[in-house]
Amino acid sequence: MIIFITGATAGFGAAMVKRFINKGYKVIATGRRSERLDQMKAEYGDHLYPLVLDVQDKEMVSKAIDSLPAEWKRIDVLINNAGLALGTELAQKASLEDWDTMIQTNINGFLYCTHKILPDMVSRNHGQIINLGSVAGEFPYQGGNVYGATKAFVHQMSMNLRSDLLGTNVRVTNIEPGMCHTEFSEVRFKGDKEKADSVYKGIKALSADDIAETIDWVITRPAHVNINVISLMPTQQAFAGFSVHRT
Ligand code: NDP
Ligand code: 8X3
Repeated sequence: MIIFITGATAGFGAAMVKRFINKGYKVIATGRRSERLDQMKAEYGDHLYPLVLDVQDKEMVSKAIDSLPAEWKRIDVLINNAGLALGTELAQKASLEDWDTMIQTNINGFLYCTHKILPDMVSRNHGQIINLGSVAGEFPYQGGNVYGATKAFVHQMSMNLRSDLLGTNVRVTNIEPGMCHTEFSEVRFKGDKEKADSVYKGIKALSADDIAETIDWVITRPAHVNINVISLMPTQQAFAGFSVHRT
């Protein structure tokens, strides 16, 4: 089994690399931080193929995938995991640059990888695509604006892929986690570790291993079973009600 993971250098991606290699699968680990990929290669050896790529760069994605050696080309599972949130400012105060980066990574990066890898899966009539959505794609919260909207896109594109792939054996799943303690908040708050840690203070957040285990379950269902969506949260996280501004 060959698994292609975007965003393998941290968080969910790194936990998946470890889990899947320990199970004997082969993993193509991708990300921008080549030094982390080199460390992984040194740790995991022949079962890992490190591939440096920035999902925002269409040409780089295409060339990197074309460069895979023949024995790594038959990808069984694509995990579109690379993604990020930037900031929690209200829309009227948010940075347009941050919005562009989230759209370019979470939407376009996801599309570039999928568009490149999917045709071969269809021609082999075999494959699976796992996408990382979020509870933020379903439930609104203050400051979630564009991040949540990108994850709503990932949800709907996942379901539309299911429609297009009807009649093939290619499966698609959208995983929609709530709060999970990874580098996610450090990235969101641009390196402010104290602020990032405060997000998880006093709660037992999900772990990256929880997500890796969930995805492992999805990819080991029998071929006739397609898990459409999984939404999971820490027990200590739930939904806010409608808010009302009274005058
Ligand atoms: P981390 O910040 O821990 O890891 C993100 C990964 O994405 C890194 O490996 C990073 O690698 C990679 N990445 C980011 N931008 C790019 C890019 N332009 N090109 C290639 N790789 C990129 O976050 P998580 O593991 O928590 O998040 C993984 C996914 O799960 C994201 O899509 C996120 O939105 C989603 N998610 C996270 C939740 C959470 O609470 N943590 C909850 C719900 C969903 P590098 O910097 O080396 O490129
Ligand atoms: C991230 C989950 O709850 O921090 O996708 O928005 S949350």
